[in-house]
Amino acid sequence: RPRSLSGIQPTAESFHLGNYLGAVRQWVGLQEDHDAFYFIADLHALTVQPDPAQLRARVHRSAAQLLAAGVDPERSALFCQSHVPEHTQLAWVFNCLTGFGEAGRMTQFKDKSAKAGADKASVGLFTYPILQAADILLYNPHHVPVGEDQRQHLELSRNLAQRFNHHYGETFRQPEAYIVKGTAKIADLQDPTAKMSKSASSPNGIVDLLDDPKKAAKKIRSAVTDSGDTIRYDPEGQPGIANLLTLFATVAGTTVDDVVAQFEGQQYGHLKVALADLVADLVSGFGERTRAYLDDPAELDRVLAAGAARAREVAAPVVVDVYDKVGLVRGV
Ligand code: AQP
Repeated sequence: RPRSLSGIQPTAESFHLGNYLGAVRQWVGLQEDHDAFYFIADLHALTVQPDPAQLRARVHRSAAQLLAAGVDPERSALFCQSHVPEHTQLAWVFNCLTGFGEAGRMTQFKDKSAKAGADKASVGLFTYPILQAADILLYNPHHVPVGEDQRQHLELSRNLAQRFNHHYGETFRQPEAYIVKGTAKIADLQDPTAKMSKSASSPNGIVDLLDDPKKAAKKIRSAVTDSGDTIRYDPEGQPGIANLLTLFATVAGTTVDDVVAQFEGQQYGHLKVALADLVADLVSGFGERTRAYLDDPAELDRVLAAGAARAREVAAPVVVDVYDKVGLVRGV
């Protein structure tokens, strides 16, 4: 079976609709016919110095949400990045293969360091995509389900795989980004030209999966749209409506064309009200399932430990092989 691999940062509060529709839903789909490895990227979270007690809570919160979203620990290895030390062991080798300028060209680093202020951005934030390359290549995955914002990082992973193979012999597969066109960039509800993001300027722009259903519905009903009145899919001219149509089609499990046909001749408000109901249902069920998983932290720990054990079975021999190939002497 082909392999799939992806990760997500442990969320402060809740994953948002962009994380879910853009990435996690694909994780769930791929576990049907892939050997799947999915991790909570707690080491990546350290790049912005989170509060230690909160970070610990965030890991459980994230595991519970991933299970609530449908990640099945029987079929997928679900684990915490820091429980598999091979990620950082391989990252060092890739740090030494990556050019300084090459790392500096990562647009996410440029955006995030500009926001933090150049002197405040950590070296960890700078090398983040290189650790991400290690996260990915350790598992030699065929498919990496992510949102559009990760495309450039995936390209770096592919380049590092190729570079390593060129220097030291065939070792890594060049993974393919698994980016689903329609949902790869869910837009902010208040600024539909920007991606829905946890660092959004207005909290009303993002629907959190653990939002109260009424609050989630209200955010959808207050979404910014253009001044026209024809419901059609035109991402350039009517980005707000295009985003709502995408959300509707994905949550209802239908196509954008069908949704456009369903609302033909109706007003924007009709689409918003109907979508608000769908999203309220989605977050209501999601919240209930997440709270049930959070009631049993020992079970969450058990799932993560079993996932890490499965991940290490794959990751450990890769690091031994890589360390041999680059010329490190084995310890006794
Ligand atoms: N708006 C989005 N549309 C589609 N996919 C998205 N993803 C994030 N936002 C959208 C995808 O979610 C996965 C997990 O992302 P992450 O752990 O890297 O979180 P993130 O990218 O930090 O999420 P945010 O909200 O976008 O955070 P900031 O504001 O810090 O940048 C990834 O596959 C990502 O593509």
